[in-house]
This record gives sequence, structure tokens and C-alpha cells, in this order.
Amino acid sequence: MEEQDKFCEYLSGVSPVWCPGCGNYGILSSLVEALGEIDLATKDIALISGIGCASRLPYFVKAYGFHGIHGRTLPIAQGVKVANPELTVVAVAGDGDGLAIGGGHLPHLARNNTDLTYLMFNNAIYGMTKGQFSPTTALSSITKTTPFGLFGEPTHPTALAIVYGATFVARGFSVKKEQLKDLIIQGIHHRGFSFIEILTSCSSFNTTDMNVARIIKRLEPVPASHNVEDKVEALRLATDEEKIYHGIFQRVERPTLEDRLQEVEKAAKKNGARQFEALLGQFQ
Ligand SMILES: Cc1ncc(C[n+]2csc(CCOP(=O)(O)OP(=O)(O)O)c2C)c(N)n1
Ligand code: SF4
Ligand SMILES: [Mg+2]
Repeated sequence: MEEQDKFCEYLSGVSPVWCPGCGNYGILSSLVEALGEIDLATKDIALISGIGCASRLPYFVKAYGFHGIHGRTLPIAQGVKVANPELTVVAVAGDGDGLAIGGGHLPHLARNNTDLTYLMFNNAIYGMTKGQFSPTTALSSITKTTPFGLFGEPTHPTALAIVYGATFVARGFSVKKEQLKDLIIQGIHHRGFSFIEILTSCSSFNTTDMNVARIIKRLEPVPASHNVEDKVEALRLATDEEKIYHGIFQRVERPTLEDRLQEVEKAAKKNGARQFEALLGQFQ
């Protein structure tokens, strides 16, 4: 089979409804190429999303898909993984979906080390609802909801994932498709919670701070000498004011949620009946 045909196998045939020039097209293409290279069967993949332009992704990929509700991507994705650990689960959210309304879920999947890959499409705006500021919009930006300039400092998704303890943390860029494909492959192969921030552009409602030309000027690969187990240095690179580092910041090994649930299940099977009787005994 031609290589191109193989990647097309992972496209659902539903045409994306994204605007012309939207960075999400590049991400879709990197994702299907990554799935093709890993050679995953489409029946073994589940794509879970929230609400937003980013979250439309599951429609366009041939796999199981769940287009959820705003901000609830991660709890749904974790539920899917726990119910069927054999599935390769990929969660997708925008910066608004994943860091505003849904921001409270990230620390918990990171600390649980749920074995799934989380792609955060960061275009620094609410694209779908036509241009309100998001948690990653740059200070002083003029948006639909900040006509006199935004007053909040932007959050750094990669830095948050590092601090919360995600065991694989990377940053890619929708335009650097080959590297993004590679990061997605590594994220999927990693056992545990893989967080990938993907810088992308909203060609309709954010033409300033996430402008492709501006990002390219500041882009710099994570230094080859970086020790991916050095959390402090990972954080320094992720929050650099001048350069936008891309690549892998953090990669460590730790038992996953699924490993720990198996231990709990074993303990419950061994001692559960005795403990239950003792508990009932307290009420006799
Ligand atoms: C509970 C709830 N509140 C608000 C909305 C409206 N809403 C839909 S998408 C969205 C923001 C999407 O922004 P982001 O997650 O950054 O995705 P993008 O469209 O930029 O890819 C909002 C506020 C909603 N659908 N549900
Ligand atoms: S509104 Fe922005 S993020 Fe949404 S499809 Fe259009 S360009 Fe892409
Ligand atoms: Mg957005």
C-alpha cells in the first residue's frame, strides 16, 4: 500500500469545517500520520474531546470518538481508559476548554498518571465563539471581550503540566508537522499521562500573538543536552520569556492509574469480604 493511502485510512471522510488557514489542519495531518506509523487498528483508538474548534477533531478521524461537553474532556477520557484499558485514548481540547472551564481536571489526571495522550490545541483565543480571550491570550491583547486590552498574565500550559507531575510533557507547533507527528508517536508510546501543548493559529480571530510568523521568530528546539528528568530545568525552559522552546521537556516513569487500580482490585478481592463483614458487624 502507498504510504499516502495508509494515512488516508485514518481519515473518516468527513470534511473538516475549520476556516481556511486554520492551524488545526496541520495537527490533523500529523495525527493521522502518527497513527499510521504506529499502525494502530482504528477499532483500538478512542478520540475524546470537549467543545470548541479543536474539539471537532474526532469527526475527522476514523476511530471511536466522543465529542463531549465543554471542559470535560479529561474526566470522560479517563473513564474510557479505565473501562477499557486496551484502547489507545487520545484526548483533545482547546486552550479555553482545557484551561478555563476545564482547568481543574488537568492536575488530577497528571497526578493519577492515567495512561492516555492529551493534545492541547493552543491558539490563545476562544475560536469557536468568535474571539473572546482565553487563559493563554497575551497581556494587553485587544479581543472581543477586552476592547481596552487584556489585564491578566497568560498561563503556560506546558509549565502547568510539568508542575502537576505529568510524566511526559512536550510542546509542538502545527506548522512543524514532522516533529509534531514524532511527538504524538512518543506520547502514545509513553506509559502514563502524556501532555502535548500544540501551538496553533486561529486565522479568523487571533491574528496577533499566535501569528505564525511571530512564533517562528522565537522558536528554539529544547537543547539536546536537556535532562528530561530535571523538572526545574524543564520548568525554566517552558517559561522562558524570550524563546519558545519546542520538543520534549519532561519524561519520567511512574506507575499508572491502571497499575494502581489493579493493585486495589487484588487487595479488595483478597480482603474485601472480611472487611465488609467487619463493617456490617459495627451496626449489629
Ligand atoms: C458550559 C459552556 N459554556 C460555554 C460554552 C461556549 N463555548 C463553546 S466553545 C468555547 C470556547 C472554545 O475555546 P477553545 O477551547 O480555546 O477552543 P477553540 O475554539 O479555540 O479551538 C466556549 C466558551 C459552551 N459550549 N458550554
Ligand atoms: S475560528 Fe479559528 S480556530 Fe476555529 S476553525 Fe476558524 S480559524 Fe480555526
Ligand atoms: Mg482556543
